[in-house]
Amino acid sequence: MPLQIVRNDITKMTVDAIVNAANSTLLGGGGVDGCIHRAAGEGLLEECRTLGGCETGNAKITGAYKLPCKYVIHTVGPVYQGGNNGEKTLLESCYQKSLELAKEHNCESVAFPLISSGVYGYPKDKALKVAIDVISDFLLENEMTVYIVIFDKKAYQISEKLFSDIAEYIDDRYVDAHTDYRRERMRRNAPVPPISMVEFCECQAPVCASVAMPKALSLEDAVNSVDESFSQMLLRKIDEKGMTDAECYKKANIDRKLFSKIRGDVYYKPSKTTAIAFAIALELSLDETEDMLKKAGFALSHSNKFDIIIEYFISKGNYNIFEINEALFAFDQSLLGG
Ligand code: AR6
Repeated sequence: MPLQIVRNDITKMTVDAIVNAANSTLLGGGGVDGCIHRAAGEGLLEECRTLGGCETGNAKITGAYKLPCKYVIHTVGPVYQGGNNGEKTLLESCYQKSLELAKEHNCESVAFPLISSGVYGYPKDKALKVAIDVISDFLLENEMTVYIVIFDKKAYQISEKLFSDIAEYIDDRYVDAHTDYRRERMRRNAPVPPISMVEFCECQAPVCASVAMPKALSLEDAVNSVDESFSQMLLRKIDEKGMTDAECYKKANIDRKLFSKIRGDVYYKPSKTTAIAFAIALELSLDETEDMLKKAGFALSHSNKFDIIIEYFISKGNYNIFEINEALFAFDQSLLGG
């Protein structure tokens, strides 16, 4: 998955480069800067002393010493002063310059903390949006795996309005689905499992992919009359939408290698998150998304928060996979892509 949001301590990330939210002296400090220097050891500070500091919005690279990565990219975020002092442009520049440095050093994977969102006071939801926008633009032109590392889930925020809209949308549908199910079982006098079991048995179970066959068909005929496969439908839709393969897999947050695999295997069986990622990239309607999912043996249901969040975004016509992933992360759900 080219862009991932993960919860971790950035010093534990086994990637080619991690990014440090430093100050302009580059001589260490608190927050993530302190964690990185402590984990890397004295050698890092010694190398930083030779760099002559760094301007806000710029980035410099060093070795990683005792850290499990190869490089540390030090960037200096802006101090937030209300938002009208060029903070956004400077923060964008931090991500841009860091990504360029990583590319120059042939890094295939990079992990970022949410720069400026701690001591420097940049509101976390806005800081996250800047990070996602710059990184996703970069990934449209470059092959790299980029992680946004969230240290403390409590500190993670998407915009309050989006969060409450989605929460309300889930509430309306999720509760209904469960209420109907329980009511129906009670009507039939069947035992009603506790809510957690209802979730378990109804949520992720793939829908049976079998096709209703006319009785007269022999097994051989039946097998030969299978419908268009997931991979065939995907490639057809890409053509119909006038997209290139690369446009599609990048918009789907899908790794190029995985896409090649799907392209080369008519019967490829994707995961649900991969199948939905393609539906999002192709900007399919809800019905078309259901069709595409069926090809992979899945369905969307109201017994599952993940599915309802997907439905929310499709019904709003918002096909920005990175925004969807932001929301999924906020609700502790799996992210789209592959
Ligand atoms: N891993 C990942 N993220 C972390 C970690 C960690 N180990 N520790 C903190 N964060 P901050 P800034 C998150 O304050 O706002 C330093 O003193 C944290 O939750 O580290 O750019 C420098 O020397 C927050 O979301 O950086 C500068 O003087 C994010 O990292 C100043 O702070 C950034 O918080 C830079 O301030």
